[in-house]
Amino acid sequence: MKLYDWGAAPNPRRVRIYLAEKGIEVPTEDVGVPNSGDLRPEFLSAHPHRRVPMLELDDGACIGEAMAICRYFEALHPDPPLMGRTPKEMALIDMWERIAEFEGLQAVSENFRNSRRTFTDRAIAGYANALPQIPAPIERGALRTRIFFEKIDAQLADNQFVAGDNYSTADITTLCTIDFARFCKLPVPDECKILLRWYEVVSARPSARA
Ligand SMILES: N[C@@H](CCC(=O)N[C@@H](CS)C(=O)NCC(=O)O)C(=O)O
Repeated sequence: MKLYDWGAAPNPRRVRIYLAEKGIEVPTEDVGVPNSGDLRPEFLSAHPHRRVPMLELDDGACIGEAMAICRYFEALHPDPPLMGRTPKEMALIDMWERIAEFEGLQAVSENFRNSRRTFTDRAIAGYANALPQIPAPIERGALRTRIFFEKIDAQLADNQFVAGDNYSTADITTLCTIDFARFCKLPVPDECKILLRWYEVVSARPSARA
């Protein structure tokens, strides 16, 4: 088994944090080209999904998408549960994790990928075709990021963690979103006090260093 990773990128970190929380060790290879926004050509030609994280099993099967990889390990190692135990917990965690990816991480990405020269003609990850940058999503991504932060701040007013009483993959994706947004100079606004307190708590977990 091998996990294809990219130390500089937010999506592989979702899996690294998950594995650290579980105490699972997986042989890992960083396939990023140092000091660039590129994945190594050998990885891209062997993996048409063209994105990391990517888990390759011993039989050659390749599992892409961070949450699909976590789901695989969750089935093998259910304790401690990070994707819920009861049907209701599982559904709520899936819901909030998807909100974090689609309304948070992707909002920051649209700001990031459309504004950096490194990603000229690569405005969306995972395509071999040229996809040109456009200016409008830079501002829209910043606005959507802020709206996401306000949504999670409100959710945390009634919940210890993003999807309820327990730390879960929804917290992991939200944490990765905030750190990626900080890198893009889109910090959590001071008014989102509950979210900022939660951020301090989850950042203090040893897994956050992954
Ligand atoms: N939805 C995917 C997103 C994966 C993704 O976008 N990965 C980025 C790194 S954060 C990537 O591989 N980018 C390759 C590229 O930019 O060419 C997941 O959950 O794994």
